[in-house]
Amino acid sequence: MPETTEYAATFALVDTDGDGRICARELAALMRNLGDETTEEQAAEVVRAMDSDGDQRICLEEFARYMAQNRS
Ligand SMILES: [Ca+2]
Ligand SMILES: [Ca+2]
Repeated sequence: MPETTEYAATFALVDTDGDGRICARELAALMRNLGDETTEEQAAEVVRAMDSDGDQRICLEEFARYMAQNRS
């Protein structure tokens, strides 16, 4: 069980509508804010990679798991 609280602040920044799920549109908006021209389609790919329960949304648990796995 990854430590979700350390990722909660980052998660909340990405989850701009505050529904507790990150969707492809929110992720694409974040990437554009970071100066990366990411299409919603590309963002959807990332969401699929992070999504483990198949609802096409990233919950905090999935987000934390992904971040923990990809931490160097
Ligand atoms: Ca959201
Ligand atoms: Ca999910």
